[in-house]
Amino acid sequence: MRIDIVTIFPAFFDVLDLSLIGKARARGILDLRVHDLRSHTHDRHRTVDDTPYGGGAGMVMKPEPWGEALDGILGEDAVLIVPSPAGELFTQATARELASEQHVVFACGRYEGIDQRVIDHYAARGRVRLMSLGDYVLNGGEVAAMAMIEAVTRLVPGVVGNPSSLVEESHEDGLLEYPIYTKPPVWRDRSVPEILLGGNHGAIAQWRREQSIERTRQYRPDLLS
Ligand code: 6GU
Repeated sequence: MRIDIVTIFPAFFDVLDLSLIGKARARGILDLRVHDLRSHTHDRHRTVDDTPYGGGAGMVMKPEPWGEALDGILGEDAVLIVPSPAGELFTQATARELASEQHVVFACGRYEGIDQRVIDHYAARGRVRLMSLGDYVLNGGEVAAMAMIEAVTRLVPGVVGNPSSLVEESHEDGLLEYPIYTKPPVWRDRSVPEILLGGNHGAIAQWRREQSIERTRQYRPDLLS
């Protein structure tokens, strides 16, 4: 999978050299490229923002640097993701959809966002999705893009060593994950639930299912319909 990221803060993405994503890059499973939007400015101050038409607080990202940057990156098969609190909700289902793409491009806006004509221009020529992580506001798209990249790339075959660790986790079956335990069997007077020590795999599976449902009822009743 190829992933391109356009940002005015390329250093945000230095951490993609670490951990499983870093290993997948080194092994050639992920071709991940970070681009500095300011290298597509042509004025002395490398300006990427300007005041909003119609007034209002904050600044808007100018369309020209985005056009030049994205023209050089987007191909026929690419999907353009624009992180935005005004977008559709990014879920595990979205992560699964994007994990089967050949080429995903993230356009990370700062300030109040990117001039709408950039989104409209590329939506008329290809696939564009405005994606939000949830109902809160971040200072820019970088941290959101990072979260989406981790959620997507861990589903790409070969990125996570043991694929079975991908199936029994929160949100894959519409429920939150059950509680988990490891050794020692007693810690600070707290015992591991007896059923997990018995080796009755049918009973364990049933207990875990019940725990998942109870947790979901407690923390995320909106997921139970
Ligand atoms: Cl994708 N971007 C920003 N700036 N804020 C957010 C978000 C995205 N998702 C939730 N809050």
